[in-house]
Amino acid sequence: MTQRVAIIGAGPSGLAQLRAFQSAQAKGADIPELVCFEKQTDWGGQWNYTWRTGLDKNGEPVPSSMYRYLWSNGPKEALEFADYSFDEHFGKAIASYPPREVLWDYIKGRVEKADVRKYIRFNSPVRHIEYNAASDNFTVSVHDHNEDRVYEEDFDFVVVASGHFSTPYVPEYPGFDSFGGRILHAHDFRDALEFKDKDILVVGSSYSAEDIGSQCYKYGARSITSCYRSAPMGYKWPANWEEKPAMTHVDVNTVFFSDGSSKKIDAIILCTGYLHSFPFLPEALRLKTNNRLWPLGLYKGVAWEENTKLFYLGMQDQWYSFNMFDAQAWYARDLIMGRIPMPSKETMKAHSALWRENELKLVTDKENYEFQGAYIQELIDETDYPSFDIPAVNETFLQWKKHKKQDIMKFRDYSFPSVITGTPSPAHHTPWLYALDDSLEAYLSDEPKPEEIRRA
Ligand code: FAD
Ligand code: NA7
Repeated sequence: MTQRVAIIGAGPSGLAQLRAFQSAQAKGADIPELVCFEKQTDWGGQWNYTWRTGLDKNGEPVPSSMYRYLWSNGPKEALEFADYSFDEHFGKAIASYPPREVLWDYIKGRVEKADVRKYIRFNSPVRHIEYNAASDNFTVSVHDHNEDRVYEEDFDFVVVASGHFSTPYVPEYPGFDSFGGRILHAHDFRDALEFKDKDILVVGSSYSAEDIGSQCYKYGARSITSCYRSAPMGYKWPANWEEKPAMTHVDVNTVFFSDGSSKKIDAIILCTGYLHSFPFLPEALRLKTNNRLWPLGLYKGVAWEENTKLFYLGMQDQWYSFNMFDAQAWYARDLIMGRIPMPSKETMKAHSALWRENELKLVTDKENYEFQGAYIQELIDETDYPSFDIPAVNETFLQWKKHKKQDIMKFRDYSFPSVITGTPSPAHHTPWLYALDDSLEAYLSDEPKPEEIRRA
């Protein structure tokens, strides 16, 4: 009997899983029957932008946290698919920090070429997954919104690729209930123009705080204040951006900080991270972790040690992204197809414990991305995913961090060579700070927009 694999989510991770199986099939292998369930109406996960916040038209929580004018926060050369280069997709070299729509186009190009859309059931949130010990398989319960019908199907394997930047972590501070302005989480931030001429506070000191603050600066906020819990971001900020220690409380229009200072603020944007949330999984199958490089319970970062017919993709904090999901998807595929033997539970747990022990020793950013690079190397060494130059990607990260330290508003103006094709990327025609039109058409155009160049 043909084995059946359910893949939950058609974001970059779920699409990597489909592509991994399709590539084995293209080389002559018999592959399992694949069904990918996606609750949105289109593929691409986070990269499939929606103006909606809160609930979608079916009453489902909106998964994407991306916003207008979002440009890649790291160089594209660090995430390039090893089996589908940017050169191949765009037919020419493009600059290193594409806007969201351009990356979405790239993600779609590979899976269109692989012809895997036929495996995806859209508008289909997975409601529940139950493991059947007697038959050693899973019953997956799905809501088909096209026909407003809930149905069940059985699968031999389940791959959870539902992402972990969709359920906001929303802390509360004293006085929030009497604050007169808007309080929102980064998940619900959509358009920086909303904050033009406003004094805003971004809470947090990671990617979202840095980028949402920068967006608001770029699109004309009057002032940006950022505050941190553990450590400052520490960049050289523009004159109207101040970094403060922790917020203690707020009143109707003022935020107070732990150094005794205060500031009048119009809107508070909580860039406080996300929760790993799997409402469709029963307790015994549910990964519980914070956002970190080595969540426990996953052999090689993918196989659920307590039930190795269940897999998770993309659950780690991400320096590497698309190429890590690929490495994981190829590895999960080979475990599912029996090409790589599943070790004993003791061996798996010992392997995971060692990686966790090493993760706990990481201090610097360099140590962190090198750790993730070493993990990816370990995976791709055992599969036929095309090898790529991980030390060169680490070097790209090193340069990227240096550029950010030099000038946080200019790091996207640098470019890098591809580690897949060797092609150098051109500089973009307009410095990021002045490029207000983030459309695919504007980005791929060889000509800058005259009004943007005038601003520059
Ligand atoms: P997701 O992209 O989240 O996709 C998960 C999919 O699963 C979604 O389509 C969702 O609808 C679906 N799903 C969830 N639950 C169910 C269910 N129950 N049933 C059916 N379908 C379900 N990465 C970078 O490399 N560069 C960047 O510049 C970058 N910027 C980012 C900016 C923001 C604001 C955020 C939030 C993330 C950013 N990331 C970036 C990281 C991003 O998460 C990854 O690039 C990538 O999207 C993760 O892919 P994924 O498939 O694991 O998860
Ligand atoms: P991250 O990277 O998980 O960071 C969350 C940030 O929120 C981090 O700086 C935390 O500080 C901070 N945080 C968490 N709770 C609080 C409270 N209660 N008060 C103040 N600050 C808090 O999430 P991001 O959204 O920045 O990035 C997620 C992805 O989106 C990323 O991959 C990007 O590509 C885009 P800490 O340092 O823990 O003290």
